[in-house]
Amino acid sequence: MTTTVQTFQNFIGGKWQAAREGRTFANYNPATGEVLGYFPLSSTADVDAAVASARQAFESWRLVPAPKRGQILFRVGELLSRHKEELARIMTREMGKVLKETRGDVQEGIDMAYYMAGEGRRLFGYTVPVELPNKSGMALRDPVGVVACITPWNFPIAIPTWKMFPALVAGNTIVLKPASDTPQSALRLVEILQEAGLPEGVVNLVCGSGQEVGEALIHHPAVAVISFTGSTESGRHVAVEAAQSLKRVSLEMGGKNAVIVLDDADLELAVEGILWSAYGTTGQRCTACSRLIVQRGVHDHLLEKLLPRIEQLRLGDGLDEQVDVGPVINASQLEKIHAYVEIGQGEGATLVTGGACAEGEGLTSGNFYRPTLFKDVRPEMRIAQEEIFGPVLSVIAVDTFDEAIKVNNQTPFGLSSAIYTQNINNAQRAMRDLTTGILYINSGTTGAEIQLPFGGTRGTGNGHREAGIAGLDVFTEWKVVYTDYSGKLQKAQIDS
Ligand code: UN1
Repeated sequence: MTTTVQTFQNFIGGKWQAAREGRTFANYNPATGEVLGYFPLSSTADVDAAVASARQAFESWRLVPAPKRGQILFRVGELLSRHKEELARIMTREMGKVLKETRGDVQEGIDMAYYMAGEGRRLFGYTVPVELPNKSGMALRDPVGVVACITPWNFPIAIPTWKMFPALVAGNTIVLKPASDTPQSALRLVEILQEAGLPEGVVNLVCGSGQEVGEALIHHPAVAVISFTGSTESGRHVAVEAAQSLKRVSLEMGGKNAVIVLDDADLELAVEGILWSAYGTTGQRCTACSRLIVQRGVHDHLLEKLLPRIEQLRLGDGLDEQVDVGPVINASQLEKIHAYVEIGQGEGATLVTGGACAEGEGLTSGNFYRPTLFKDVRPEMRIAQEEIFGPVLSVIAVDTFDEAIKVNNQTPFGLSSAIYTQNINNAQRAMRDLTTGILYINSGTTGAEIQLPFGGTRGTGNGHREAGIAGLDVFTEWKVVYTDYSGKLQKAQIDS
């Protein structure tokens, strides 16, 4: 029996359509190597059409009352809940992470839909007293226009929703370019948006490469905002290019997140948090823990507890509910991870476990890498400074809490940090002194919730935040309105 592989299309102006040049690319299951589908390999002409349709739809969408826009997002939340299992399975097949995690990914989208549905009845601006009589002043949120969302493969549903839902509730329209490794999840998400009643042209989807589709979006004069999540290298390129036309750019990039374990920590608890945040999602989260900063008093004891747990992690196809760790997304990531392992060995770190592709039943046709642990890592080593984005954890021993803080803060990134301590004074100091966008006390580095700002310091981003109310700032322009009802000319700063 031969099964035909489906060919998927772009979504532009409310219509599904092939790429204008007719080209396609294949997408593969990272656990099996099987072809999952063919997707449009789009060009500038497709981007032009999508932006034109978004630009046209903007004129009416911005006038739809925000509570109505919110209502559509509420329906999106309901539909995502109804299709949660189906979406999770599509996602596991194309991205690799285990089902309980892809269900969580969809759940983040559901949470964001309901949260932003509520924003439809808030979208708070503010009023303040003004200095002259019979005059008022207020600040309102206006939509910005066409928003290009360029999204990564590690959270194929959640991250597009973090960008699209606040943008939509605020009255913007969208062109979404999903990662080429996970287009089908995005496609299903867009189908659901359409089913929920989003008008034509409000959301458009264009599949294809960063070089063509991404580049065309960055340079398109009618794109007002670019919201990008991905590698630091690509993010920097987006910022540099978009600066030419003074586009607003929100960047969400790398992490080199650390769990700090102090001598007074609950070690059992720490082991659970470290395992989950270092090897969950096969280490492919920007919030993943890739450094373990341990005070010397508990260093050996912690590693004794951690090591067998790492070695017990079951690798395999994420569709199998018994599996803990799925494959790495693609062959080039696999090579990159292994190259870093060799770099670590070359730098003099001690490889404790892993450090090689995984072999065994069910693992030969996929991109599987063994959960890896290095010890004797010094803070300045490349494996302790650069984002690897895989299941590789580097242990750095420190003498004091002060040293732990210093080591935590001395990387090019500042997304997420965690500290295990039973001492409230240490926890308070960590809150004050760790330069990070997100801090967890007695929990691992992953697990941000959508109602609070998400993003980081230093090279992790460019000062913007996603999610929560802060997420609205990227997609709204402050407009200030003064009304003078005195019936005469009143001069501010002069007549006051
Ligand atoms: C990401 O890795 O890009 O906090 C997002 C977390 C998830 C989101 C991760 N809620 O780990």
